[in-house]
Amino acid sequence: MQFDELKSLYDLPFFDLIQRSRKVHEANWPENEIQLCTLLSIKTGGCSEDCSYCAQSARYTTEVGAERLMEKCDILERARAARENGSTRFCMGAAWKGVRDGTKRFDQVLDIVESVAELGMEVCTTLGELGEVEAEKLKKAGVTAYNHNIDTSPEHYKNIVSTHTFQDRLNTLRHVQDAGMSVCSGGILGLGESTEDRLKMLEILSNFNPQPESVPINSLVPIPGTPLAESQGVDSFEVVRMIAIARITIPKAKVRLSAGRKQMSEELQTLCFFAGANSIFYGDKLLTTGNPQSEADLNLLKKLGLQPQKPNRDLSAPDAEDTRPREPALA
Ligand code: SAM
Ligand code: DTB
Ligand code: SF4
Repeated sequence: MQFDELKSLYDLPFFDLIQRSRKVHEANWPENEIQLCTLLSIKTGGCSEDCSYCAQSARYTTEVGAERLMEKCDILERARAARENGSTRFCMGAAWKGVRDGTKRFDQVLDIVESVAELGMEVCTTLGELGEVEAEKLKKAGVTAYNHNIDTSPEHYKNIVSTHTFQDRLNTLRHVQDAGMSVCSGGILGLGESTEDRLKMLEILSNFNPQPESVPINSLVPIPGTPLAESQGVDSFEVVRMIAIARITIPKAKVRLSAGRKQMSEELQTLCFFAGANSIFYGDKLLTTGNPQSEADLNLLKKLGLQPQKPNRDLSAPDAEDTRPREPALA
């Protein structure tokens, strides 16, 4: 979809927009289900990058210190617990610029992935930049989806990060697609971006071929010590509008209501689910910040008559559409 079409959606009266997104949602996701994903930070803090929202950058003095890569047995214990709690996706995050083939660190990650994959959940990793070889090896080890957010528009990206470029993000996503992993890519609301920046981000994601399998929509969790510590929260209705536009433009994606849920009321989360969000991070911690208690989430789903999504036995990535170019488009 093109920018003008996204802008026309954005300009609709609120009820018209969510009515449209609800229809798309019902046509593609009729089951009243929410996917539960568990997140685990397997390597926390000490990151070389300067993403101005992040608690884990070594450039800022935050409460998060640099830790070592977790032991495989501890990761497996957490993965088994996640499966027992009903999670169907296990996502492992690392505060790295990226991973490189031939390094001890990458071999350790491959070994961890192989063992986690045996548990039968969708295995997602988010380890920073990947080249072709790294992507292929991760796929072979059992990664089903790779999370790498474009985070905002190409124009605004430069104001948020200086140690890598928006094009670097797209290159990694290209390698993920070429290796046959599903792309999980979305962004953050609340980085001081304009509405145009938000719509451009969704325009780029919607023009990926294939479209992303999942699209996390994070609301900034302001981290003391980072340049964005004092950022103003995003207006609730803007969050709902972005979810609705993501649902309309990327109909088959899991739209994941990600960071920032702890600060949202149950009513706002409900509106987000109605507008098209169908996945959440589940468990009381994201990577370094808090998330609602599992019990509270299960209670909310129960009140709404929503079921945790059943495991996806077909773990293959979506196919590309022949008619559209494969290159993720830069605006
Ligand atoms: N280092 C890897 C990378 O940059 O892709 C993986 C981890 S990184 C923490 C994953 C994503 O978490 C970021 O792209 C961003 O969208 C989100 N994120 C990080 N800190 C956040 C914050 N304070 N508030 C909201 N989202 C955040
Ligand atoms: C994503 O889009 N959000 C998750 C996951 N992908 C890796 C991370 C959210 C992190 C929130 C801040 C923190 O906990 O440090
Ligand atoms: Fe590092 Fe990722 Fe945080 Fe950026 S977002 S500082 S790359 S962990």
